Amino acid sequence: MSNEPQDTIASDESVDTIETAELATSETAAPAETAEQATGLRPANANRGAGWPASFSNYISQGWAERADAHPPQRAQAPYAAARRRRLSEAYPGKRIVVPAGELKVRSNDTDYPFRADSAFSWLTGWASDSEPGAVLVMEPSGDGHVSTLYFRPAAGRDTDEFYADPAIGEFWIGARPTLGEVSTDLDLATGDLEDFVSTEDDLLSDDAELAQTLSEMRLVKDEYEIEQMRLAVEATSRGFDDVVAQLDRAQRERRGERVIEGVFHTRARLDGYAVGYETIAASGSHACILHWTRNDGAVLAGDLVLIDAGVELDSLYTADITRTVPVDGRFTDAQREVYEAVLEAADAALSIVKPGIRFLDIHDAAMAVIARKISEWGLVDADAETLLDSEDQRHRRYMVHGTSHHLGIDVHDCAKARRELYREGVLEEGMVFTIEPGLYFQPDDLTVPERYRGIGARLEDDIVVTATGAVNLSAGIPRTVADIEAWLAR
Ligand SMILES: [Mn+2]
Repeated sequence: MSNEPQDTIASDESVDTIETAELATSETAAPAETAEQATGLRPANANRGAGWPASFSNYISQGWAERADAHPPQRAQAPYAAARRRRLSEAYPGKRIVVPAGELKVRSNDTDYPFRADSAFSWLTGWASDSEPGAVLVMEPSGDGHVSTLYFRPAAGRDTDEFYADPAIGEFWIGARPTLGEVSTDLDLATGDLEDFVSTEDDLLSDDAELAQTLSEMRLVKDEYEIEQMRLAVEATSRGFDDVVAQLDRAQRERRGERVIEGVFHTRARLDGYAVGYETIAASGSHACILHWTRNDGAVLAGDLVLIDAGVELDSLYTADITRTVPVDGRFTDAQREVYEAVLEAADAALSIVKPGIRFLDIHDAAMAVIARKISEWGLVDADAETLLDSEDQRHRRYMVHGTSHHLGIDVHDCAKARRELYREGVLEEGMVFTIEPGLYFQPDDLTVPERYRGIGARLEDDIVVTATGAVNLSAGIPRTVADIEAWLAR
């Protein structure tokens, strides 16, 4: 925010500020408002904002061209969102359902995090990265179903001082908001001014545990629009991985080369989507053994593997979640190749069984059968794979403590509030989308690990959609085999 202009005409000298304040009380029609008072969305700050004299207020409120209401074409997601609302309506007859988009969150003092609408709100409205903070979807019971209205703070006119005087929401500060008519056409949904939204004691709010669970479960099977978004999110992420590979030389030259990877991927995410779907993991060398390494302040050194776990979140908010582990200098060492190919074998074993009707947990079991066999063969644990895989043993999990799969969609860990029997212990259906992401992590100080493997961490993560007869690996185009990865890095 270093380029932010001063929000007062008289803040540079304290004498002027006093004079302005005097002018404000004696000569303006209404008492002067500070910027903070205009909406109450910001903490008071005596050093910012000041009254404006009447001559200024009168002058700035006039001389603006008429604005025509924009009528954008209805967005592609609108009919899908309508179908989702119908399903929710059927599940809660007679209930007034209220789903807020959420508010801006303070990062520090008077600066906020970038806004990101609540996932259920976006799923039910089709309003995604362009959602207005504070918006609320209301599904009012009516007849056999519900009537839906989307409330938000619409574009302000030039008849108030908001447009120039309010740093939090004013048009001169953050840009114009859409009109009620514009959003209504765009989303094919009735709209209303947030000022007219009234909550009642009987409202069923989307943070209600039971409703949140229902919404999570309704999102387990993706519709046609969502599957297309997932395909596009993976494509954008694939471009991001290509960008990263092209910048590995620079990563090796910088002291904190992992940040080069993070930054390059972030650039692609902002170019092709809205953001990253989660904090990028750029983990070089033994950092790869730290599952959620997002500090990313390490060097990227020739001879090491670097693990990159990253996903582009599109403007629709659907995100990919992909991991590749590549040798920094383009060639796997023998030890790195052995570890990596074990992980690849586990991933392929898991992927090969995916089809409607199998249990979600079967995917994990298929991957673990390979991991346990490798751990046994390499002699890390003195037991055969069958012994290790017994639910009372599981010693091989020392080297992969995370799960193999999670649902993926508008959230990176999608549908997290679904019941265990429908998710973890559930059965696959056509249209489900999830990751397959086995890994092996040999901590540098793990004395059970042969020295040649110590400090090697590898994970391979793909995004999978279940089809009528099997599965499609959406991220199959991003190199996975040792040969393909080495060719990719040699480009
Ligand atoms: Mn994942």
